[in-house]
Amino acid sequence: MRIDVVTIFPAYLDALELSLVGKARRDGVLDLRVHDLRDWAQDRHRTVDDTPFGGGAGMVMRPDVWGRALDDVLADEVHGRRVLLVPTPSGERLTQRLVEDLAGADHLVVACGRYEGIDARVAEHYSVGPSLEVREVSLGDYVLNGGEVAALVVVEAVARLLPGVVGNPESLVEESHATGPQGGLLEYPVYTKPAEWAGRAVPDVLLSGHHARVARWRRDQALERTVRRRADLVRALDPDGLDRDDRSVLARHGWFVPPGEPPVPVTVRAGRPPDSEALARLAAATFPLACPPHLSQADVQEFIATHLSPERFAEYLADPDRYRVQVAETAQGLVGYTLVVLPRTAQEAPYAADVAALVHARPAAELSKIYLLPRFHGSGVARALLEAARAEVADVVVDGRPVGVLWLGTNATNRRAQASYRKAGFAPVGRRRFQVGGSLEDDVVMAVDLTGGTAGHGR
Ligand code: JE8
Repeated sequence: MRIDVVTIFPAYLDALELSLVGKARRDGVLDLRVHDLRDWAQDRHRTVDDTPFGGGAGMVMRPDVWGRALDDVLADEVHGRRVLLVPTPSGERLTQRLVEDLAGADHLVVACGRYEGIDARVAEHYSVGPSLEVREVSLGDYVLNGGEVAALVVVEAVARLLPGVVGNPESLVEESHATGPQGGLLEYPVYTKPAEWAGRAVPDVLLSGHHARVARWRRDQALERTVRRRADLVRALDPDGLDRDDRSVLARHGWFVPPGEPPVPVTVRAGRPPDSEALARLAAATFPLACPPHLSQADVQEFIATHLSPERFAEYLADPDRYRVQVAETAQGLVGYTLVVLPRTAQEAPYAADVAALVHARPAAELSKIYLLPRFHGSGVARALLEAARAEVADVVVDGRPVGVLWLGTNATNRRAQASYRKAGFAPVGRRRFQVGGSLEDDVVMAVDLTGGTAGHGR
């Protein structure tokens, strides 16, 4: 590959004689030439700048000087794809994707501006015609004094992708921004000897020799770092590249993955009185989806009007001795909720006698189900809501005894719901009848022992 850099500070690029880039040049993999722009100036002061038209502070680099310089550099016939790169704070961001693209070119010319930049006609002029691509690029949102640092960055980033420059091609694969196994994630932390330094030990797993566990730990670390430092990268993750463990790491940090979508931040928090309108809307949208098909619209609507109105939610939210509401919220609004009904007495038993027996007179709270917008089914939000509901109930004391059981009723025909409650630790413990409008429905009652283990008879 051929790279030409044009600058008023050629010495700035002396560093490109060092290390891997220097070696690539000596090996002939990279033909890098650095030019002094002033060689194309025409007065005895070798002037390259002038005052800006329209007024204002500073100086602008003259297009005629740049034109002669670039025409000369481009006069060398280089076969293949040619790109003129113009570093500028107003350019497109230089990313690994762009670097990979540039590494596929045959000739790069980097035009390093200084002062207030290069007369805008230069980039326009060279954009015309098919023989040369012009890319105005920026390293990032901070102010430098000129384009030389960007030229260093481009040369180093591109050169290491050229065949034979980086000794071990595997080190190319594992990188943060590459489309490799850690694609789209920041790098995991690395350690070497000594195994203990300054009172700090290297994480045990890295000394275990257990390959799979090391790989998992590194993946967890990469995810955790990315979540903490780069929400933009998390939002861009491909859901197909995220396994169960990835999803649980993300969930611990408040990111959930709706099927087929990239991760979305979801906050699970206690419901507050101002949520009652939004909760009623959410309930009206989600309750019908949990109803069996034989239920009439009228019965469903009657239930919603009676139990899931804004007024009812306002009552629930105003009475924390009796009700606990948890909501799942995105930037777009509420996407799920749970309602827990606390017992008034330790003896207040759920519907059926066999359930009462199971409860052993421990206070039992009713999880009046988990409602979720369908988009978030299978995203892990239900699990997070359930965990929040459990935590909410954990320190509630009734008649001097802690709530020991969380139970729920779910329509006997809704196998999908039963399976997911089972997965969450609930076991079937009985049946009940449940009134929806004018229809008396069969519910399966399931329960979980909050003191550990399952409340039921197991499977
Ligand atoms: C530059 C630069 C990149 C980045 C690149 C080229 C040429 C108009 N401004 C010019 C006013 C303040 C000083 C600027 C100096 N300057 C800066 C960059 C860059 N690539 N990420 N930040 N800054 C030039 C002149």
